[in-house]
Amino acid sequence: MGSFNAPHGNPLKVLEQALKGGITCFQLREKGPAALQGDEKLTFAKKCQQLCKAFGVPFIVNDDVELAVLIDADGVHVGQDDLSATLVRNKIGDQKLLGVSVHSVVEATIALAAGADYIGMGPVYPTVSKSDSKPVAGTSKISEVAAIFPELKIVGIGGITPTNLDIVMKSGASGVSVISAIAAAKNPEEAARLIVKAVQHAGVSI
Ligand code: 3NM
Repeated sequence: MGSFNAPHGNPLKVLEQALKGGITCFQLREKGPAALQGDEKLTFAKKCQQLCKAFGVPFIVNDDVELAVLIDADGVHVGQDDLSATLVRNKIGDQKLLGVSVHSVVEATIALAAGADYIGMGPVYPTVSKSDSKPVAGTSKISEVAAIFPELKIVGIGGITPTNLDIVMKSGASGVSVISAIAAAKNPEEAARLIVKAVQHAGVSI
């Protein structure tokens, strides 16, 4: 999530509630027209990082490699239109997490060669959180990539909720990534708990 993804409250409070609810990873996605810039972004990122540290949850920065290096984040996530995964891996070193958004077997192969620890695949369902998202992809590409790279951690994204994630997990994902299902929930802690439970119920947990 980014600071602008919490319509019902303070985004830091929302993150804290999500952590209490059991999320296993957090990615700061502070981009788009409503994104914080400069010092405000830095301060917000540090606060998110502190919260994640307190709960022992990895803190990953979307796209902004300089910020990630500056504050010693646990990792970086890049999309196909961002800095190349190989360049990011060189900048962050071997010890940090690298996530890459992919939409095909070819992109997954390239991400793996660049040293990706996990890939994100979506949008599985329609999403309101990303204006420039690709057409809805369903789960068929996830199944395809999972069949070819059975060890690769695949995270499904886009419109995922506690009630529609089962099929994502069964198609070969190791986990799911959500924004609105938690950040826009009236009770983010309970929403996170429901998602964690549904993921565990689907048989795999990251
Ligand atoms: N990436 P929500 S979909 C950040 O398809 C992002 O790569 C996507 O938000 C992709 O859980 C998406 O609210 C938005 O649908 C996810």
